[in-house]
Amino acid sequence: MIVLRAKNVDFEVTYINLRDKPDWFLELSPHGKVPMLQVDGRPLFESNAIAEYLDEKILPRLHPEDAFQRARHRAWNDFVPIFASGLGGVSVADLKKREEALEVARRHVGKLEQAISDERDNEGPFFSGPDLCLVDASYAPFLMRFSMVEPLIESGLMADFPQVSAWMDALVDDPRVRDSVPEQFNDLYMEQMTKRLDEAA
Ligand SMILES: N[C@@H](CCC(=O)N[C@@H](CS)C(=O)NCC(=O)O)C(=O)O
Repeated sequence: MIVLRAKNVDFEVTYINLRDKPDWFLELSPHGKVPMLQVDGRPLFESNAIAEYLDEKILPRLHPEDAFQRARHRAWNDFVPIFASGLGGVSVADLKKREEALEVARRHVGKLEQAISDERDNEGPFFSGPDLCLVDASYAPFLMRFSMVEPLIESGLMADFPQVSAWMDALVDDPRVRDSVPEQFNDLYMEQMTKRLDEAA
């Protein structure tokens, strides 16, 4: 959704209840997961594959022009599941397990902190500069969720990582990221997280 918004194209969204997936969706999506993009009735799945396809088909280009840089951005996109599981671990850990989860997440966030320094010779605010790129689009959903839950858990995870912290703030403030979720998403997410944290306390 962030990539589609960044490219300013018309699209139609169908939200799927992941606890009760409709048959038409299960028939189209090989692993039954979202996101799935339908192009002229043909399904495309896996976030990275979808983003790469959209980037090849529709301007403006969000991947770097330089082949080496592009490959590095792809490599950082492959790191998303590891990074996201670290943030998720901190978000849902009960107090006893929080320190352990924080240690894991700090290692992952530290890698991104270093990556931003390595990729950028400017002030950003995005991963590689002033313009949103596919790496931004890949990490934004997870950073956005973490920025919502952090005031509840006060983990302090980002305290030692000023670059990632500023990156997270820029992504959360960006309308392409903010509007990538349905209107009621924030309230529902906070309700769900508050309940989960109460149960874990
Ligand atoms: N590697 C996939 C992961 C997609 C994924 O895990 N999607 C989750 C929601 S964020 C999902 O559909 N979960 C439902 C399920 O696993 O049944 C991608 O990047 O597209």
